[in-house]
Amino acid sequence: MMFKGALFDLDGVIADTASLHFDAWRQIILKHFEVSIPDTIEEKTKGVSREDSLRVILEHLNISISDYDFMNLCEEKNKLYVKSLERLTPSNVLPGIDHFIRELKEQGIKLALASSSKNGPFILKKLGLDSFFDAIANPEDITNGKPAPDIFLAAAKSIHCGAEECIAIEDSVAGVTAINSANIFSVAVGGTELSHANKLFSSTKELTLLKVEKAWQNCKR
Ligand code: B16
Ligand code: MG
Repeated sequence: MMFKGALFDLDGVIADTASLHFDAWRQIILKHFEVSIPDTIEEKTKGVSREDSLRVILEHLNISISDYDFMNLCEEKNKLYVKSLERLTPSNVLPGIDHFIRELKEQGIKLALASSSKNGPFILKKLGLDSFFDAIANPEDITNGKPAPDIFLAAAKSIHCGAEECIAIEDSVAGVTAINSANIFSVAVGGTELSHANKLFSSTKELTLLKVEKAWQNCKR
């Protein structure tokens, strides 16, 4: 049996926008607190919401601020991030993704976006990929962000599939944990920090329908 739905993370899977998020945080934190966020924190901000990212950063730097300042920092970071997205074009789609998406569609597999980003619909459009997606799960409707399973369960539901009928693709530790907690077959792209995934690819270039299908068959039946 073939899977019926494919649930995609966005930043770091479909587009090379992951570093733009971290660059924006770096600039904001440097401007307000005159400190630089260490590289090691980047992985901890991947896949988690804007607010959770800032919590992780402030905690690491031992900085406490008022709720009002917290909200303002989130807003300022988003403005900077969205500004950096102005230059986004279909050339920012990660290698192999366009081909993989087309392969899935040719097989009649439904696609849904399961990103923590509130900028997801805008980014998909800028990349010219919005028409391939049957649904976009809205992170604003989700109470518990990644690593909780909620966004992946909502994405599966949005394309009328059960968790066991889907695969989901992620580039972050929190995201793979979220997929596994949803009982969905997890496909990861990245390094050994993602070895808790059912199938790990070193890069998006390696992703093909044949390879994913094989891994799914081996694991499932
Ligand atoms: P926004 P994903 C996530 O996207 C990013 O990985 C994470 O760094 C970011 O904080 C989060 O989106 C929220 O993004 O500020 O645009 O709402 O990887 O889940 O596609
Ligand atoms: Mg991601």
